[in-house]
Amino acid sequence: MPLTVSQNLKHGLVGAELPVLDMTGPETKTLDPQVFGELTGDDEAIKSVGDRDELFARERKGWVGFVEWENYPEKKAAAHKILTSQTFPPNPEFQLGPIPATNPLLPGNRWEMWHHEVGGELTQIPDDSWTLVLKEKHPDMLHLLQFPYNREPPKRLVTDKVVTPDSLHLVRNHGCIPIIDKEDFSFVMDGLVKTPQSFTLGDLMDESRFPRVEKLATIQCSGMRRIEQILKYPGQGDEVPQAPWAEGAIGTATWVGLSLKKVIKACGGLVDGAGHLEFYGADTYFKDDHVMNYLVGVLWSKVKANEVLLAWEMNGEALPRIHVYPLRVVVLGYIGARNSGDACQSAIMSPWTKQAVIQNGKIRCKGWAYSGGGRWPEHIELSMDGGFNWYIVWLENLSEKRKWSWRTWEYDLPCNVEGWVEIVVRCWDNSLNTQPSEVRTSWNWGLHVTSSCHRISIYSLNKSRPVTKARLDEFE
Ligand SMILES: Nc1nc2c(c(=O)[nH]1)N[C@H]1C(S)=C(S)[C@@H](COP(=O)(O)O)O[C@H]1N2
Ligand SMILES: [Mo]
Repeated sequence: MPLTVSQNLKHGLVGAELPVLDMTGPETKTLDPQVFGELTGDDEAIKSVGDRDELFARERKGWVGFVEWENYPEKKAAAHKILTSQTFPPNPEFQLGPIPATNPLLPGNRWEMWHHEVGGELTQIPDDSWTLVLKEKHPDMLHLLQFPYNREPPKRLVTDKVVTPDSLHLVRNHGCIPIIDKEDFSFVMDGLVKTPQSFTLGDLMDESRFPRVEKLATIQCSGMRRIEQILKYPGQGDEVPQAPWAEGAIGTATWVGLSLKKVIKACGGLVDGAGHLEFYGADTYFKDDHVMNYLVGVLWSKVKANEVLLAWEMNGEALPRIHVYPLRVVVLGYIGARNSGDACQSAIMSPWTKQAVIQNGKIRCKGWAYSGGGRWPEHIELSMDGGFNWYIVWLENLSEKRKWSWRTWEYDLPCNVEGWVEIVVRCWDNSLNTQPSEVRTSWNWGLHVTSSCHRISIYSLNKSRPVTKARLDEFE
């Protein structure tokens, strides 16, 4: 796999460029935390498990890269045996060291190795997935993790449009991108439904059976803004390298599909006492030497409220492969991974932190705000003194208010002072939820939902002051 398109990462934040000091011995040693070790393979152990091409063969016609795990405990056991018989290099702990200035930032070698070692249908799919990325995604994307693929748009493009073009929509993969033919696609609805049934895409698109639904909805990954936690409190959090997201782990699209509730009705409804729905993805997820299909769930009450869609169209076109073609679940108002309510959020996308700004008493600021659970940003406030005094962004400077999507905003923030200025944004939603003040307040082990007020430091040069004007003129 070609590794890095080296590029100056316009992430706006750069990690410390210092090595780790190891003081456990008599002498202090410096460690390069990015060193990635080698796999110590044990071919004999793999052979003893059996023929991987047979064990993990293509499950279904037209489904490239898909291995079904959940109905086959013996396959899971075989994969587990392989994974535990090989010695994989430890994770490079990027949280303790510099975040590399490459694009992709992190290669995800271990995930790739796991796929290769399990083999069979999983051998080729990491390479195929990267080929799809290059085909379907905007060339300026910040690739945070090459495999599984994770990326966000560069800051200048995040709020460029209220509806995010597909090629700029965030991607958060936990595994490969399976390549599935539309004609060969179907899924089974079983478990606690009264009459288990299988559905093809044609069935779902048949408007005489199911009414079609169109929704504008924002998807936000719960890893959003994790980089602020990583840079401020390195090493405090899950050491498994996770995508070091900035403020672009969010995207808004028009989704077309149908309400999942209608499909359940077509199966005669749920049996008494059923409370949750589980969705099985076609991608393989690795956790602690075990394999599984990517699996998530939502409450029946959420489905019952018609807030869970099965979608096949994104912004007027078939879903891109990278966004779970040919059919995906869209859970309105929940975090991308769908397991909790969203949090009231906002971020400044222009200027960037550490940027010098020449201005005439006002700093032109741009950004977005979002709240989950069907709530919307009611007002957005900006501060130029670290969060002491606040200005309310004019209503006419906010994009339209909608139930399931973000609002973008622009504001000329009054600022007379010069030198380093801390600009802060915070959002209030229609239930009067707001954001905690400091990054640390929203710390948690997985570094999820960093919903604190977004803070940037800029260097202000106020040209309306004669002295500064004279100085700047001199430069010219
Ligand atoms: N099959 C599958 N579905 C998935 C995921 C995944 O890895 N595999 N990631 C989830 C997470 S954590 C997020 S944030 C969203 C991101 O959707 P997108 O990548 O299409 O923007 O997809 C969710 N659904
Ligand atoms: Mo996510």
